Amino acid sequence: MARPVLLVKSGGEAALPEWQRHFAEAGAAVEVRWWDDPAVDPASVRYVLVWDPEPGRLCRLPELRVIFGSGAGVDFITRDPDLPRHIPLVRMATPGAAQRMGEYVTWAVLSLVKNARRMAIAQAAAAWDYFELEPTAPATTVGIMGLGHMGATAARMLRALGFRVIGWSRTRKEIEGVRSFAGEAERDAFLAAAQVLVCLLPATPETRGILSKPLFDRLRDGTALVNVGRGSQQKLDDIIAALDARKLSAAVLDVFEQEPLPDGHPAWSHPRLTVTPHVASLPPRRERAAHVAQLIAMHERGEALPNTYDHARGY
Ligand code: NDP
Ligand code: OXD
Repeated sequence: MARPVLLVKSGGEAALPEWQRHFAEAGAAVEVRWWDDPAVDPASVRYVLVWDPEPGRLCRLPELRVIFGSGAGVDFITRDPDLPRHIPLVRMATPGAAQRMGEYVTWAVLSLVKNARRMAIAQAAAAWDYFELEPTAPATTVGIMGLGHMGATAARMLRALGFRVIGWSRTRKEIEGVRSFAGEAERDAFLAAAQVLVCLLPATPETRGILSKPLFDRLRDGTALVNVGRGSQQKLDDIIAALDARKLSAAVLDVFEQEPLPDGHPAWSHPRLTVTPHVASLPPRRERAAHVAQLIAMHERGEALPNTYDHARGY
């Protein structure tokens, strides 16, 4: 009997042989084919692994059972107005993804506290720019917006380094050593306490443009910012204005409304802004294929899948 097809649209067609190899190594009982392969009968497709499928394509796969997002954020999938909402949509929430995000956030927070951008600029100019590195972790409060799969791991790693850590989420959390603030009612108190603000929120209508002047006005002067959520959550002009006004001391941004960030954008050269190219946390294909293979086996056994997108909540 022909094996069900898993269509892949992640990493470009050139990545297909690698995906096929990793799925075979993981023992997945599927035939792995490229998204645009004209020889694939749409009725044979049971699974897809996708990052940004063209709107209107998924609803034309009549036997589709599960949509696997190839990233943790699935906003590039849910923007499809014809998305078949009855089919489970699974986020790539692997332990390795959370570990990588925790490491990135830890690096970003330390680089802000230690003023790494200033040191990099001085080195590029061969300048011996001596300054005192005063703040320490125990004297610094890191506020994490979003205490989900990624945010909770980042919070624990920062705690382990001695940072004071607080978090803001829709519902209250119990994470050892981390003070939890919940909902709109506690947002301003959370913002006023943070000295480094980290955004790990999902892209939803509520979080769109959240990192902008009205929110910055609630922060202490000189708060530092890390955004690893989504570019749609930030107004880049407001961030640059807040940096120039010293409302924000410095920022590390991994995500942008327009990716790649356009040539010549002032964010590239701002002396207190570090730009990284959406690299905070993407597990290697081998790890993602093994995870999806495991979930396919679970699905075939009739088991419920973890980390499914909730259409009512919007994440
Ligand atoms: P989760 O769904 O596990 O966690 C989301 C968190 O945000 C939850 O704590 C949730 O609260 C909170 N939240 C959602 N909406 C609101 C709101 N309106 N107000 C307050 N809190 C809110 O997601 P992940 O941790 O897996 O990922 C988070 C995001 O990180 C992804 O959606 C993606 O955009 C981004 N990401 C970026 C990557 C990168 O490389 N830059 C890589 C991976 C992810 P509650 O717990 O109460 O529901
Ligand atoms: C993301 C990812 O969601 O890379 O940004 O996983």
